[in-house]
Amino acid sequence: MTAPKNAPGNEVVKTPDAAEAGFRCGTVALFGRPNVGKSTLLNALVGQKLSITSRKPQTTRHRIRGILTRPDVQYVFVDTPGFQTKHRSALNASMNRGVRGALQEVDVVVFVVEASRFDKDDRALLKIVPRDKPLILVVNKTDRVERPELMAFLESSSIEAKFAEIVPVSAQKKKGIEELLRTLRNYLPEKPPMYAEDELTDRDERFLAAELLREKLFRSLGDEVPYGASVTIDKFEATPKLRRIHAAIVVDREGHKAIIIGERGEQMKRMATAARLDMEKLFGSKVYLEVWVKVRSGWTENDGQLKRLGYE
Ligand SMILES: Nc1nc2c(ncn2[C@@H]2O[C@H](COP(=O)(O)OP(=O)(O)OP(=O)(O)O)[C@@H](O)[C@H]2O)c(=O)[nH]1
Ligand SMILES: [Mg+2]
Repeated sequence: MTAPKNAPGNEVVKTPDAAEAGFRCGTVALFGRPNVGKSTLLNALVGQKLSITSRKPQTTRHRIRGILTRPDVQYVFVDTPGFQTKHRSALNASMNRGVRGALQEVDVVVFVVEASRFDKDDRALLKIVPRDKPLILVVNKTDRVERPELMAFLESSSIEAKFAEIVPVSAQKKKGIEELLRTLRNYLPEKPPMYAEDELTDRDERFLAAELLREKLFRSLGDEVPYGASVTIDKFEATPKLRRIHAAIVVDREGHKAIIIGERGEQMKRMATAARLDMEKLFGSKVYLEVWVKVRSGWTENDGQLKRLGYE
């Protein structure tokens, strides 16, 4: 998807001259435990809400690229699902395969941890990072700790692995983002841009629409229903001023359908409205959104169903 021409924050950058000496371009994976803030970080880095976020672990299920182009550099960030070492399901196995694939294909790996937490779960993940890639530690959520505590944490983290750099940030408060961008540029290969300068992501509007609706399930519902739910787009019609979207929320249990719809349809209405507003902002157009709920029992454990719902 490209940046909507009228959206704020999408100032036109100088066209990078591919032949210009010193232009850098490369891919950077954002990798780490569920819930450390990888998707929030992706959005802060590219300055657009592309990847969905929530307080619940395992919000991200699909790899998504976010692209940031500047006059002398193009960063291609790859957000990955939080790597799952505990709960086994066909869905989790599919997500983990996706993460491993992403780590193989990128130029640089950014390993994200939360300030003041670097434990055995984080250490277990470091083992799957390919050794031949620059590994950068990003310590996120620095807004939650006092400075002396942060300093001690940065010091103790440095011995956990051979990190090329350690950069503290607060993705939520957008602190340290420019420093991180500057640092990352040094590790990108010298080569011309891979994407056109107005390209924001490798995903299309259909995918982004489904994700924005799925985000509302994660943000509005309890600890069970969102994990058994997925979103498909049955119809997507676009004109420059209007997107007409028919979406279906697929749940794996009959009982979840009633929870999603809520009393007199209130819950569903709230979630659909919030999703529609986000879509309008991202696409820079009006959105007409209709949502249905479908039950497909056991889809999270069924490889065929997973494939049909867009999981790799
Ligand atoms: N205080 C604080 N909270 C943050 C920061 N960055 C992210 N969060 C919060 O942490 C939670 C998880 O953020 P996500 O970006 O969804 O985390 P994630 O690593 O992508 O999670 P998964 O996709 O589930 O692996 C959300 O509630 C965010 O608002 C930060 O810098 N400071
Ligand atoms: Mg995420």
